[in-house]
Amino acid sequence: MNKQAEPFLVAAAPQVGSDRAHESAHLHVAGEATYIDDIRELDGTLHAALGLSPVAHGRLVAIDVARLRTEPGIAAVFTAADIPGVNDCGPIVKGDDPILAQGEVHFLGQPVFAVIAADRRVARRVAARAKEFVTIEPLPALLTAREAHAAKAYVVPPMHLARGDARSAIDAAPHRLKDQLSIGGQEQFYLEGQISYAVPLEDDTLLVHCSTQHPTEMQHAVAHALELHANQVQVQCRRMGGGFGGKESQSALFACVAALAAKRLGRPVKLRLDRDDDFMATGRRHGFEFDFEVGYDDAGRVLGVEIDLIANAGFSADLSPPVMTRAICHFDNAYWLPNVSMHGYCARTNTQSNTAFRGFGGPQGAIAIEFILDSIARRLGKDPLDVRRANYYGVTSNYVTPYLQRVEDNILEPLTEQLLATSRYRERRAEIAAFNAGSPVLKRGIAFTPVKFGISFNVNHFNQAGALVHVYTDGSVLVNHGGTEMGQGVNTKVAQVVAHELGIPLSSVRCTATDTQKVANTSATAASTGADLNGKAAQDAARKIRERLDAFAAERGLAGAPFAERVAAAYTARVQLWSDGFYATPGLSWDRATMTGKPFFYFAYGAAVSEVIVDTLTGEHKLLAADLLHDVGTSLNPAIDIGQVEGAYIQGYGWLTMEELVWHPKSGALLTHAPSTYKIPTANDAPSVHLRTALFDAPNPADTIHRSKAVGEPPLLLPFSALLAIRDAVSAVGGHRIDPPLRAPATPEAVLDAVEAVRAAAR
Ligand code: MTE
Ligand code: LUZ
Ligand code: MOS
Repeated sequence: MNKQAEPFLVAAAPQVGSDRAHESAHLHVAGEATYIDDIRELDGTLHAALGLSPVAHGRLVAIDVARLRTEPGIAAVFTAADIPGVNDCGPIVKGDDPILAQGEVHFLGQPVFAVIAADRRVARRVAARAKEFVTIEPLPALLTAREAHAAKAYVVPPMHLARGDARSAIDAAPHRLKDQLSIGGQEQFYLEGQISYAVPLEDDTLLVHCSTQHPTEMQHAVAHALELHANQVQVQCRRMGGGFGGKESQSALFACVAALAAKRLGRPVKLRLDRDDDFMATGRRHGFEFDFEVGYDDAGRVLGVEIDLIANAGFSADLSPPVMTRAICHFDNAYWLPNVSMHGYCARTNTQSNTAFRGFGGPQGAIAIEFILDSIARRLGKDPLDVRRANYYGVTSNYVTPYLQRVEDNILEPLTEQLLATSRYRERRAEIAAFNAGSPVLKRGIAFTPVKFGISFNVNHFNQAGALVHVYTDGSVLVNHGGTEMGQGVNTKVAQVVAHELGIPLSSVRCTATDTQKVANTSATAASTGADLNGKAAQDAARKIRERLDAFAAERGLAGAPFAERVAAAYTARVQLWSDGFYATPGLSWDRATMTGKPFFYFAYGAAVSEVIVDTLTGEHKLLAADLLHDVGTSLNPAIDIGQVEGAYIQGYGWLTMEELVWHPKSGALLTHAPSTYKIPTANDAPSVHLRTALFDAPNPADTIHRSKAVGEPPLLLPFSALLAIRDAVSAVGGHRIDPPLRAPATPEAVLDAVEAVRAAAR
């Protein structure tokens, strides 16, 4: 507890709803925050490195373990044959995600064996020579989603969701458009790579320090692999240096390998991936290919739309099924689609298994409709903004989604109005047109795009959380909950909730590491639900303590006494000063077969206006300005929420404009496996004129924690406006009469291709 703070006086300030520094900010800036690799190594710690498959697909004939063992400095070698339990670390579909390759290799980069050494560099050097030690008979490989789709190779059966009669509506429509769209994948590029440190403890138990969004699933994966009970495996994570979805399921392989080695050798074993190996071995955001046909009227209203969504799932299912589900449930974005037919294909390719990444398929689904509306507007000679608004969900009618959930909290119109005014959208569009008229090479472009994002896991039972609150006799408070801290500030928000509930200053509350021995059976910190779920659970725990304390204080006439005094007195009177708490999101339903129900507790909204300038000779562009207006309900912590909104905007902007993944077309090697070739945005890529961010002022109508809304993922959809602003600038080359066929990422090459296509069509 901060001894300077006088709890009784400071408690008057609101603990929720105000700007608070991240609970670890002072440690982050001083380099004192402990990440897994900063934990002081125990005596006898060994280091693991993974030997990766040098081919994309093949029969694994042999691993020369004997020769690996004789390499200088190598203490042990493990292969699939050494795994006593199940050689599988997949989260949903069981049996398709080996920890170490067995029988076959499925992608170039797949872990085949682990070498263990006292010196990490020795282990890595030997592992890097993997191809000298493995014999693989190559098999034909499917390297792109389109190829796999043509071969009907899928990781799960196709998914279908239809409402109305899209075909007839398209056929009868005054206008029709049939086209394709290609949207690339994205590497999470967490600053702290995948890492696990496993420590064998007494009586066949293990402690695994793991950088993970999902300690409980790591516990299960390790237990299954090692044939242990869950109560023999403890998984702990104080914080991650970023997760972004990449550590929701895919931290498991590393936890399992470290745990296997630790168990077999009776020594602590650490597995920290080199950045290149992290790229080569783990998956990322799914790239999507779209084939669509749409029928629309003169106002640009979508009358019917058919779309195939083809995701590159990679070699295994991993989280692809719920990612595709979310993509299909976000194709509508902010729009009422009366007749719609969607077909989702999770294409099985011989590449890394793609996984969760901020937005979880939502961004991929929603960008397709935004691209379509943008095309419709250009074909009709209208401002895309007007076409968008003509299609918005209604408040008194046209409010049912294709999956039959009713949109009850629609704030699209007021939010749009506010942003149009603050961003001066219409005036700027006129200014840009005037600029472009006098500028043959440099073209400016602007776009407005809205966001509607459903909050809750689309797997119902994940929507639960637990917490544990301890009040010590000096009045200081310790909180533990099932959420994991990855920089997003869930601990800060949960601590604020507890401080508020107990009427004490935030400085009295501390959050501890997420630990499977404290709160059991937790869900992944994902789907943006961390603060929603764990905030409510912690509030429940704190409320129980407060009620006991209040009753006790009333009885003893201590109601006005400082917290620490009440607590000390309550302790001596044998009042329980700690409590558990639990929360389950009410009212959700989901029928997987029909893809209908109420998958979301509520929707989060937002909108953005982005402006760019494009050099039509080089294809380069500069992001000039972004005006963001985002809905977080009643913010628990506006400073943190604005950070989330801006971070998501820039991260999504990187995805759509510069982060390009290239696999070698023959070998299937990921060529962009390091920051030298894979470019994420830097400070220099932030809008050069202005980045204006505001939070829309309206409480969540749903009964969430203090009427706040989840913020982690929804703003990742805001930079659609940046991509479409580039498209707008390119279309200026052809006097806005031709629809530029722009793919994402809109790299200079992609922009030049689009410019060329527009020029050719305009001739
Ligand atoms: N913010 C930071 N700084 N680091 C992260 O790894 N992950 C994002 C988002 N914001 C992430 C982040 C993702 S993918 C999700 S699902 C949410 O945070 C998870 O945290 P929450 O549910 O507590 O918002
Ligand atoms: N659904 C979802 C999920 O919407 N988001 C997730 O992160 C997720 N993870 C696992 C399973 N379903
Ligand atoms: Mo976030 S993609 O749900 O981890």
